[in-house]
Amino acid sequence: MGTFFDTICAPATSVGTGAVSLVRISGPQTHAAVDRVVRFRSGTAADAPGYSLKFGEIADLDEVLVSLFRAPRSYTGEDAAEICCHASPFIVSSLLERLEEAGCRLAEPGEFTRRAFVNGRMDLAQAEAVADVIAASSAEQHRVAMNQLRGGYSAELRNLRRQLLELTALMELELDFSEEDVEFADRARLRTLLDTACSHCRQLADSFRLGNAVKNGVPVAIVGAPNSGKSTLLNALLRDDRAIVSDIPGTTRDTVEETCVIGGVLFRFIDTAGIRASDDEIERLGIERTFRKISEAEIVLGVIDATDSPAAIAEAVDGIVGKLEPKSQKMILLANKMDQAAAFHCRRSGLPVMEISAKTGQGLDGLRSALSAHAGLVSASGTLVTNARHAAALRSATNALRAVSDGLDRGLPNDLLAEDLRSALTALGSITGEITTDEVLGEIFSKFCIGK
Ligand SMILES: Nc1nc2c(ncn2[C@@H]2O[C@H](COP(=O)(O)OP(=O)(O)OP(=O)(O)O)[C@@H](O)[C@H]2O)c(=O)[nH]1
Ligand SMILES: [Mg+2]
Repeated sequence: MGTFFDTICAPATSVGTGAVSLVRISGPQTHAAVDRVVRFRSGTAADAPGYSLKFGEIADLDEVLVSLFRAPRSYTGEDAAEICCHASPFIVSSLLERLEEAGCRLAEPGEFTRRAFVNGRMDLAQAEAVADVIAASSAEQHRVAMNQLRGGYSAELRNLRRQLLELTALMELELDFSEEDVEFADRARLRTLLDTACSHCRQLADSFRLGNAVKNGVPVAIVGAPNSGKSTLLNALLRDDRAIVSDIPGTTRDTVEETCVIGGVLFRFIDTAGIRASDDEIERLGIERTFRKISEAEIVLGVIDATDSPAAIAEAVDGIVGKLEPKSQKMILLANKMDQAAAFHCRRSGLPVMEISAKTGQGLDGLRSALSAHAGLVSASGTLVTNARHAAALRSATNALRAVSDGLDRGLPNDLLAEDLRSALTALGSITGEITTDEVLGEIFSKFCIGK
């Protein structure tokens, strides 16, 4: 059955931490290699049925528990084993050496998961989700990655592909009879199928904006005038001394980014250089960067020094608001340093203002709730595309389908339309790996860790 002739091994747990370590082995020689390295109390790995757990000894090294799997019922679909030993880097490296002497070779990054894909245990989107599940650090990231790993997302794509295949079949049916000048396919039906598929495809492609926010953190830019307390706020939100704080205006010059989970959602906070006219070359570059970060942010926190004069406050607010994309970005104005200001007045109406003190922590719980409430809307939606490769494929499928739709409007011959349809099918197939190349696979799996 197996596609691969060699047997691979690698540590599946990070070396040097924890009480136990796991070494993974997969391939046709697995059981023979295990029997050469481990002496079991009774029986051998070769004789053991799949899903058995055996206790044994590695001479002069360790006592281990070995889980044994038989093809095709294993992660990779091959004969496989997991040796559970004590988590000493010395034990793990000695064990790997002995496995190599017994005929195994060290696995490349992602090679176990790559084998699982090639052996049909999971499709490409699911294989990619393995890395996402492991990396998930918030409930929302975990939910999206698990849905992809369990195949929910793949099923949706397969469904979409089936609709397109049906479309192609309808068109080709017409092609076969085109000599006789008969229109078999019902154009209205073609149109309905096409519109449904196209809008579904676009919806998935569009979900990447949010999906990316979930995976890499909802980007929140902290902006405002120099000395307004942006870095102090960043540190308070992170509960960590991440950025340098000082009473010298222009302290932060480069952007400082850090992630943090609030209410189960991952946020990526971006502290920026204070906005002001400056002659300093480096500071000007920092301010340019600030403007770029504002445009990438989902949420913008505009920090205002409430102890400033009303004129300075109005100027600061205008400086921030002018840079916003009001339709897609949420802006929260923060009147900071309220521990020292008597009251806060801002002449600009219509913008939500929260009174806080980054220094004492006053009002920060309210800010946290406002942030997670906004992000909560983000997470309510169904399938989210979190992978840039998938988003690109979905966009190209959407464009191809639009071309089919245009062609249909202009009465183009079916063979031309069918070509665009095929390219949409190819794009969708590349996500789940029905259509793929070694190069793409190499690119994807090389980003995995060894042992995955
Ligand atoms: N009283 C009071 N002081 C604050 C508060 N927040 C910040 N500060 C002080 O304001 C000064 C500037 O704070 P930073 O956090 O460095 O300000 P910034 O906006 O990052 O400044 P730049 O990086 O120069 O743009 C420091 O002396 C802080 O201790 C606050 O809520 N209350
Ligand atoms: Mg700063």
